[in-house]
Amino acid sequence: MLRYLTAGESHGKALVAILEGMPAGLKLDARLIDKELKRRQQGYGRGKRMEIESDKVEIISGTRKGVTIGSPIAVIIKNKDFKIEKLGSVTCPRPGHADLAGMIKYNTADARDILERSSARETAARVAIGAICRIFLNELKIDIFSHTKYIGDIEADVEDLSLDAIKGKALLSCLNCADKISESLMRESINQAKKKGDTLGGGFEVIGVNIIPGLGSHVHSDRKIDARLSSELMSIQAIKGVEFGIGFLGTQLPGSEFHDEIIVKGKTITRRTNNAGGVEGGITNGEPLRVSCAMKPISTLMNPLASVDMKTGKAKKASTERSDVCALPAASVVAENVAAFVLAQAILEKFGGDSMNEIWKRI
Ligand code: EPS
Repeated sequence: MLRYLTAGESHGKALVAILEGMPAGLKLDARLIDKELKRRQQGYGRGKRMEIESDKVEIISGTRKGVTIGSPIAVIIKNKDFKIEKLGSVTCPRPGHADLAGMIKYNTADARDILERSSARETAARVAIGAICRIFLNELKIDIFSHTKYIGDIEADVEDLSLDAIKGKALLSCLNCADKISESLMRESINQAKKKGDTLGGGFEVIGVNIIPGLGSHVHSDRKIDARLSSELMSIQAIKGVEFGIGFLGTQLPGSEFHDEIIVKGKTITRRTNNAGGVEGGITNGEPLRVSCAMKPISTLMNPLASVDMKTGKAKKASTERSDVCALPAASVVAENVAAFVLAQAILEKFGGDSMNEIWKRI
C-alpha cells in the first residue's frame, strides 16, 4: 500500500519525507516537484518567511538515473531559516493554535517545542510527496487543480466558468482565484486585516479530471474514497471542514434536485449535473472530483488575543511570531497534492503492480 511519513521542524535543519509503494519505472523529474513547492510558497498574504526560503527537493533514495526502482523514495527540503536551537521560549499560547493543547499533552511550559512541528512548514514535505504522486497521475492523464472560493466574507463568482477556465484563470491569480473582481476585493481585505494585526481564512475547491471510475469502496473509513480524501485533507494544518460537490448547503435541496440524473450520450453513460462531486457510495463515478475545504484564519495574530503566561500563571496577551496574514492559496496547493496521494494510493490498490509496465497492462 502506498504510504508516507514526514518529519521535520519549521526552523530545523530540513524537512524529510518517505514515500513507500510507488512502482518501479516512473520517470521522476525533480523540476516537477520543485514547481509544486514553488507554487506552495506563493500567494498574496504570505509573511516574510517565504522571502527567505526557496524550497527545492533533494531525492535521496528510491530512484536510479531519474527513474523509480520500487524502493522507498526519501526526499529532503532544506530550511534556510535553520535556527531552532537559538530560538527563545514561547510561554503564552495562541488561541486556536496547537500551542496550549500541545503543551498540556507533552508536559511543557514552552510552546516552541509544539509550534515547531505543528507549523504549516511541514506541508512542504507533503507537497513533495504529493507531487511525486501527481507525476504518476499525469502518466494516466489525470489532472488536479484548485481555486479559491472565498477569503473571509468575499466570495468568488465562478458559476458560469468551465473547469478549464477556472483552472486557467486561477493559475494566473496571486490568490488562486478565477474571478478577477473578487480577487482585488480579497487583496484589499487581506491588506485591512494586516493593518489591524488580524488574519483571514476562507475556502477553496480541489478539482480532479479524468478520474478513473471505481476507486474506493462503499463501506469502511479506510476504503471509501470520500472518507479517505476527507481524512487526508482534514489533516492539513488549519483545515476545519471538507465537503463534496455542492456540499452541505446542497443537502437542503430535495432529492429530485440534488441527485445527478444518469443519461446516455452516444455510447457513454454520463450525468446531467455533478452535484455529488464525482463520488457516489464512497466510489469515484468517473465525473470530475470536486472537493472543497474550509480553512480557519491563522491563529498568530499581531494584535494578540487574551492568553495566560504558562510560566507565571498570570493573564497575558498571546505570543506573537512572524507569520502569514492569509495562507489560503498555499493551502489549496497542499490540498491538490494531498489529494494526488490519495488518488494514486487508490489506483495502485485497484490495479496493483510493482512496475509501471505491470500497471499499464492492467489499466
Ligand atoms: C507558520 C509560521 C510562519 C509561516 C510558516 C507557518 O513561519 P515563520 O514562523 O518561520 O515565519 O511562514 O509557513 C512556512 C514556513 C511554510 O513554508 O509554509 C506557522 O506557525 O504555522
